[in-house]
Amino acid sequence: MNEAVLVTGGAGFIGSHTVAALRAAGRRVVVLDDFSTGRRENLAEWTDDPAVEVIEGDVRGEVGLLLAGHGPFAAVVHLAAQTSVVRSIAAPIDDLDVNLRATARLMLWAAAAGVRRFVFASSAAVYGEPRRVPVAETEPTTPLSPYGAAKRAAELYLGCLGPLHGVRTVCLRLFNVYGPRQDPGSPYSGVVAMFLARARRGEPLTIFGDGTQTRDLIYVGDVARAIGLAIEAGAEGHVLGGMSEEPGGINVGTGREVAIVELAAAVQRACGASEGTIAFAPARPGEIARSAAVTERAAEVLGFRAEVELDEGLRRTAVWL
Ligand code: UD2
Repeated sequence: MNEAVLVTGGAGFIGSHTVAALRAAGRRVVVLDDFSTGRRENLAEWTDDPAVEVIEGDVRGEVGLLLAGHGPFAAVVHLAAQTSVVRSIAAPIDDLDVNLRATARLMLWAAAAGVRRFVFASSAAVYGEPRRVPVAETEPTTPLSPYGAAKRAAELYLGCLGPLHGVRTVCLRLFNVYGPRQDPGSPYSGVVAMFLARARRGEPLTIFGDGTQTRDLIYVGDVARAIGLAIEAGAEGHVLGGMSEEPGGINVGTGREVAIVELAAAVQRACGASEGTIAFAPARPGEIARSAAVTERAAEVLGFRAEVELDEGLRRTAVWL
């Protein structure tokens, strides 16, 4: 059988878009998902596609047994994760088990299975409150949450385990990802999903704090494309995102800083909603004030630039809801 790409968390929000990008590139795909937050509906498009296999299982479990007979694998894209910063503060050890321990174990399995490339979904949370915005990869990492700390620790583990075992690793530091299939239904949902769902129901959008805080909002289709490029990139090059030549990871953002008040207005435009439907609530504790990515490294190393403008991305997401 031809080589597959393993996508952990492939039934999730970013995962299902990654499956789409990989299929568009003609890759065979094996999804490993425990369906704790991932959904079968997210993969409905590929139900009858023999080049997409779906395995139900937990990345903390016996991955070798779960995946036996489904290889060989050219690459692993590791997206299965505990995704909430807030939840990582409430349950840091659970976050550690999923986001660090399972990542290190998966890398060791990948090395033993002869996988050559490992792409890891890291996060802008590794920076904490950046000293400078936009933030470059060379800036210090001072995570403010267990979530950010585990993502950074996972980068460090991959940065040494990869070279030790001959697996090229790429750690992508994702900024604020939004788009179709992002679950709007949990209190941990991303701001775009929350805002769009509320605007759709004619409810006021709630802004935490004064709304001057900024984020770098990147459309999920762009992120899936970056992941596809990370699989292909540097085939003859050095260890990407490893400790020796790259000090950590590669930012995946747009470089554009958007204030949350500005986002609220853009969401209302995308939904054709009337004005005056914004409520202010106290700021979330421990939040960062500003965030945006320096995007040069992604351009140089991956040949990646975000393409979908915010208004267009919001329209595509509003249509899906
Ligand atoms: C995002 C990611 C997180 C991590 C982090 C890295 C999500 C859901 N979380 O956390 O996984 O990668 O970035 O820095 O993508 N807000 C409102 N009203 C709402 C919801 C949110 O004002 O109804 C504000 C919130 O206070 C914050 C901003 O919007 O200032 C973004 O919030 P978020 O929860 O979407 O994402 P963030 O940046 O906390």
